[in-house]
Amino acid sequence: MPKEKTMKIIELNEDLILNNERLAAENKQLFRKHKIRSFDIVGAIGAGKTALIEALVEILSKEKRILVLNGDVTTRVDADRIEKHGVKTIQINTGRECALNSYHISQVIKNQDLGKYDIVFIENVGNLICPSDFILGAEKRICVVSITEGEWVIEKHPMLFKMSDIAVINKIDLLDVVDVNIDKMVKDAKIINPNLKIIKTSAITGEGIPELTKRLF
Ligand SMILES: Nc1nc2c(ncn2[C@@H]2O[C@H](COP(=O)(O)OP(=O)(O)OP(=O)(O)O)[C@@H](O)[C@H]2O)c(=O)[nH]1
Ligand SMILES: [Mg+2]
Repeated sequence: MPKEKTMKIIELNEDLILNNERLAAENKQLFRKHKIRSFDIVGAIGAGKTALIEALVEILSKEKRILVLNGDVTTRVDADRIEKHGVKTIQINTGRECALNSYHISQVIKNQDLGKYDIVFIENVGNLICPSDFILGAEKRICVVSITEGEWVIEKHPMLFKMSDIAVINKIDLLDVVDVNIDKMVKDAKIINPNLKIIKTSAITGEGIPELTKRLF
């Protein structure tokens, strides 16, 4: 019996993607108009997105005015963690959605006095697949993985790394206790996207955080 053809369902999503891109372009324009540096931080659940933002705002908030938008399915745990560092946060709960989209961002930023901020960090919902379909209009995308996700995590998720500007490999303080080949992770990232800036960090010890801070500007 001949094999059934794979169904092509991509076309169904085309309107959705185009509308998202249109709104993302509007968001980008609004950030630019207010001279805001904006960053979309994506990555797997628990890779350390919030911990890295905490480390970054600790350094950057001395000189810059920062707004953090936290995407999460139901809680405001991450926003509460970041607020402890004295910066303004807005929690966005996506409900059943596995990623933020540009509509979420436009609804939030249209009601903000953006003149009050120099930097906007957007923490996406923890997921290495869904965010690749939905750009948000941020100036740069930072993709975070950690060594505890295994050395294949980058190779298995090429889309997100293709669409990112910076790749962070986090939790390097655990290199002695995790059986992982970090050189393979770096090599995979370079093959997928030769323009990617790759930074190894530990949000716990602070290693690599100054380099990440520099790469934002
Ligand atoms: N050892 C170690 N632990 C880390 C590091 N970064 C984060 N963690 C820990 O990993 C866990 C998850 O970190 P989060 O910052 O919440 O990760 P996240 O990516 O924001 O997670 P979600 O928002 O739930 O997707 C926490 O217990 C952190 O303390 C790191 O560099 N080293
Ligand atoms: Mg988080």
